[in-house]
Amino acid sequence: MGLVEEIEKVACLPRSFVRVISHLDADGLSSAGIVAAALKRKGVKFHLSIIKQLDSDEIKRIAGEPYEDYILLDFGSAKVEEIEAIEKRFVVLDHHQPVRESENQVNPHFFGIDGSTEVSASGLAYLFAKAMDPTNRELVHLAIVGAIGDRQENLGFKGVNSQLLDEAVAVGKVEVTKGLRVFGRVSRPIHRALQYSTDPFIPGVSNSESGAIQFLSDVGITPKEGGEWRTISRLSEEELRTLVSAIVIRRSGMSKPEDVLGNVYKISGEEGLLSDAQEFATVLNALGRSNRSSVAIGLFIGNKERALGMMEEVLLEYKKRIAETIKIVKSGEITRETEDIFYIIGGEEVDDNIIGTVASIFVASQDLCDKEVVVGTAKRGDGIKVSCRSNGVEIGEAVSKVAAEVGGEGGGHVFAAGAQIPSESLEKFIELFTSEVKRLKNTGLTVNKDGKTKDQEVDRSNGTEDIQ
Ligand SMILES: [Mn+2]
Repeated sequence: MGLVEEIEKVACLPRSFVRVISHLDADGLSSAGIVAAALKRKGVKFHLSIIKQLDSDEIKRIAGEPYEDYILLDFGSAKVEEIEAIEKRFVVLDHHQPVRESENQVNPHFFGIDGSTEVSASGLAYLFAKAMDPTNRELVHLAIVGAIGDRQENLGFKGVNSQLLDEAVAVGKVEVTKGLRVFGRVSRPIHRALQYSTDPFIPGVSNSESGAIQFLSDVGITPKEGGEWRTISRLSEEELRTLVSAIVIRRSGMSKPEDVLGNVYKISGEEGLLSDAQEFATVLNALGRSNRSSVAIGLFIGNKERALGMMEEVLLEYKKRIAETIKIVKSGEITRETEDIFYIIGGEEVDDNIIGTVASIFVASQDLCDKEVVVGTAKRGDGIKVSCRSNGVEIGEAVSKVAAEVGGEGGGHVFAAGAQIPSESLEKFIELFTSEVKRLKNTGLTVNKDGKTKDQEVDRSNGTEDIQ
């Protein structure tokens, strides 16, 4: 049986009332939106919850719920042992590394498909919805949004994702064009989008606000129109061409100066932020991190007008929270610096949901911090959440290694990685990570300023940068 047949099998199970539980990030929210829309269309009643993680406590809670029929999205595979111990029916659609097979657990890894790059939970949820009713093909764009949210787009899609994209284009839900591959084409003022672009790196512009403003003025692009900041999405075709060639010229001398274009996934029938798949994913992340998942679900199956209004409010509040946190960090009261690393010791003062975003901002802004590596920490549950961002040193493996050494767990990408560690391990983590980064710098394992390693294409980690 192939992946699609397996999904068809679980999609056809008889159900009358379903408990759907999904993950809080963009992929989890898109998955939830797809499945909820499909159940609604079919007239199946359901109760949906979005949670941060499926841990043992959560599973205990589930065991005590008065429901019999569950669909778990974007998690479950790591916990099949505990789930199986409960006498209920669980359908699991997950793309994370599974521990072993289990009834009604669909995971691409069992079919030789790489769940970290070739399909997301949203892709699985879409195939599930389509198997329930072919009319659900109109939800296909959400499979693309979820995959981008999980950073599965890297100059295009692979495997199942690329088939889903073909389908999305064929039914007219997504249009693919070439554009400047920087983050924030719809949401950020042009100079900010350029300032925060570290891949592609633009000498004199990346990490420099004044450099970015000067660059635009040199190129002859007015940053404001009618008193409002313009965005890249608002540039005329000619202006965009001018901007692209100016960036390529500025990058001459780098290994691939022309490597500034990428795919832009435009979603038809949507306006503003939701018209760009990457920005859509970022909005979902922001809603999740603001504990306003209900607004995201409202976008999919509720009163859309109302949800859009609330979305604007939540995003504004989210930006405010980030700005306030930046202020606290700038005061120097919760920071510590080593030769290479800028540490933010957030404790309870900084929200663990935005510490990663704040670390990203500090690593990308020379005026805020001149270190190559920024580590943000904040209290999460009984432990500490750690978010590490780098501008050149390949820290990904070091984060996992050091986290494991202090009794925690880490993972992520080459320049953006995170960990959860026990509270009492913070000082030990700082000590070990500081020396690990020093060692990496001394062995010269750093990258060219265009964000690529010398011999390896790295994850561009621009899936869902953060709104600010
Ligand atoms: Mn996922």
